Amino acid sequence: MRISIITLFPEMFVGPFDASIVKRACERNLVEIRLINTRDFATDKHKVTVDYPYGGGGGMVMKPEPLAAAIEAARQGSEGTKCVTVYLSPQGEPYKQDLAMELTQYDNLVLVCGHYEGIDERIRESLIDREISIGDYVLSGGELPAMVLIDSLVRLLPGALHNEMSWKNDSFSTGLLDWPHYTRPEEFRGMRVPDVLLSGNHQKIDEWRCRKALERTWRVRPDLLKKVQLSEQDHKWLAELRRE
Ligand code: 9WO
Repeated sequence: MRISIITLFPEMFVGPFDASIVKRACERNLVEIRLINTRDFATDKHKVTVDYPYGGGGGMVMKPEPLAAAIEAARQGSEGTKCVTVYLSPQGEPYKQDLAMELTQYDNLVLVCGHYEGIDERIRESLIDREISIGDYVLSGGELPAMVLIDSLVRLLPGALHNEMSWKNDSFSTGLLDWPHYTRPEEFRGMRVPDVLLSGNHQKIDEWRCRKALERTWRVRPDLLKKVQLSEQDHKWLAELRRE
């Protein structure tokens, strides 16, 4: 997979991508991340990339010509491959694990990061395939959301995680939140690890984890329960929880 990031602030990506899973995935050639500076595509002497909004008001809007040139450069060589151009903005469709899975199907992902008041609407109309929001808040630009998207995507690529299967147990892959985790010591400040986890009985352990995941989801995010297939056992546990 190739990911091209179009941004006025490529240096923002250096730290985060130099650590963790993303770096390893790059080293293993699972993903190639290209940083494209919009400013390099401005043709005037001062390399202007923003301008005042028509209609007045404060702030600045990203000019269409350099952005169009940057997007087209990012798409170069993607003929005959699955390519998608995404704009990160609060007006986009909500980002979820399902959408992360869907995006792993592309060979070429072009992420457009806006700044200031955003991009000229004609870029959105003519060159953006999808607009994605990672949550209902306004940031100063699309760079952090682009990093969030990339991190969530890259860990889904086969071979990116140490244990290839491990993301399949993540919260959201099951549609539920995660169960509680414990590691050594057995007792910490008077708090003990639940006996069942020390029992070595894997059937009991799995059952406990399923129940805890269900319990947490029910308490914190009951909205998520509408989308998951619940077993008969799950329904029994939910009935118990409601009785408490
Ligand atoms: C800034 C602004 C200033 C004055 C009047 C109106 C204004 N709107 C904005 C604005 O929404 N700026 C955005 C900043 C433009 C697109 C890039 N920016 C951004 C992306 N902020 N937050 C996101 C984002 C992206 C994905 N998911 C959550 C938030």
